[in-house]
Amino acid sequence: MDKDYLPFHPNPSKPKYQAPAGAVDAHCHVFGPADQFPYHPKRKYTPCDASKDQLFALRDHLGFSRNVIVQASCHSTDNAALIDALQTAGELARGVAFIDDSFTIEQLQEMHDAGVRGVRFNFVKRLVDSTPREVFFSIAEKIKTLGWHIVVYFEAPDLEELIPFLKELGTTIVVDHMGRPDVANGVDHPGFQRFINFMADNDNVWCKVSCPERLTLQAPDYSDVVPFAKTLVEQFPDRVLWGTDWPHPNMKSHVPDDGHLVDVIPMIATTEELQQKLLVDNPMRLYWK
Ligand code: 0GY
Repeated sequence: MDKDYLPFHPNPSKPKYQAPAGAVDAHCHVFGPADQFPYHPKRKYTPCDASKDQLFALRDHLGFSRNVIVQASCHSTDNAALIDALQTAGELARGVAFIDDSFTIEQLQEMHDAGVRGVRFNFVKRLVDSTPREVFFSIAEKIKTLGWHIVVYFEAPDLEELIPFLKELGTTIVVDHMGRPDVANGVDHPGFQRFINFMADNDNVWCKVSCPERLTLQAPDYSDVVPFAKTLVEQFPDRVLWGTDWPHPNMKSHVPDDGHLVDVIPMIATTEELQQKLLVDNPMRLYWK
């Protein structure tokens, strides 16, 4: 399978914005290295290798302290690279795994001991085949005993249909990348307003104000995405997380500079208090409790 997207930035800038002490990058991945942790045979894309050591070096370079590493679809339910990274990082990382309903409580407990605190349900059609809802309910039930939460990845047009299902899961839910709004439509569009109302009506729902590089229509200037993230940070200051999304799988338009992504933070969280919640207090409450 040939790579059809851009590699990650080889030399990101040093951010001008200094994150508060203990800041968490709450959405990033490790990929491979393939010779040690092969990609899944049924993957929809083959990423560049992006090792734990490269991730931890980026964390330090950006002035961050901790990572939440999210299992991506290219490794499917083989969480070995994730677990290996978590074991190396110890208290400096937590993980979100991708599992099916064959996992036993004992296996989940081992993952918990390594630092896993959630599972990801992926609904993005270009990334995964669809999963029966019964499987998701069975996983949701199993993880309750461990106190894990569910990270969901979907695109804005799918939210309306998903809402009843998401409400039924009955656990903390974290929505990736603000539910992927179409930023051409503006924050007042019914699609984004539906997402805001969904968060307003359900105080178990959090979101990541991440991914300007995927959502923007004017890369590498992300100012068209800022109003969306700023609205969510101001309306739900205790239920928002931020992440780099390094190493930015499937980017085709441009190579994001991770230092520049960090420099967008003070535009979306405009006071020190909001920045402290977004980067430290919220992720610590969810992942290091
Ligand atoms: C992301 C982005 C993507 C990929 C995956 O699971 C995955 O493979 O999440 C994407 O292509 O949007 O933020 O993790």
